[in-house]
Amino acid sequence: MAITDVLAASDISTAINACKAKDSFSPKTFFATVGLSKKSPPEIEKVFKMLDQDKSGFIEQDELQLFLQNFSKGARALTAAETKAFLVAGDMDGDGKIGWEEFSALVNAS
Ligand SMILES: [Ca+2]
Repeated sequence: MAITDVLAASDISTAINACKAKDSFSPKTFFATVGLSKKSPPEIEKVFKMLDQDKSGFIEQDELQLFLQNFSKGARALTAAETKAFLVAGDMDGDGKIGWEEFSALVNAS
């Protein structure tokens, strides 16, 4: 399973290039640009499972920080501010991590 099985490589490059500058990352812009917002729930779930690297069922803060590298190996880590903003945008129940339903809601709102 590769991220390019779900998303177009050209859309991934566009999305990664659009947030090259530190603190320019916005999850909603990224999900829209990368084409994830238009995907079906099973496809979105495949991506969620790739982002959940330790298979805990949640995307934790350390996984959020390295979020972009799931799309492109050479991509930068998110800054502390971006990671925190991403978490706040997705974490509706306030448990400090993003579950599947929260991820799906965030992607669909993008
Ligand atoms: Ca996890």
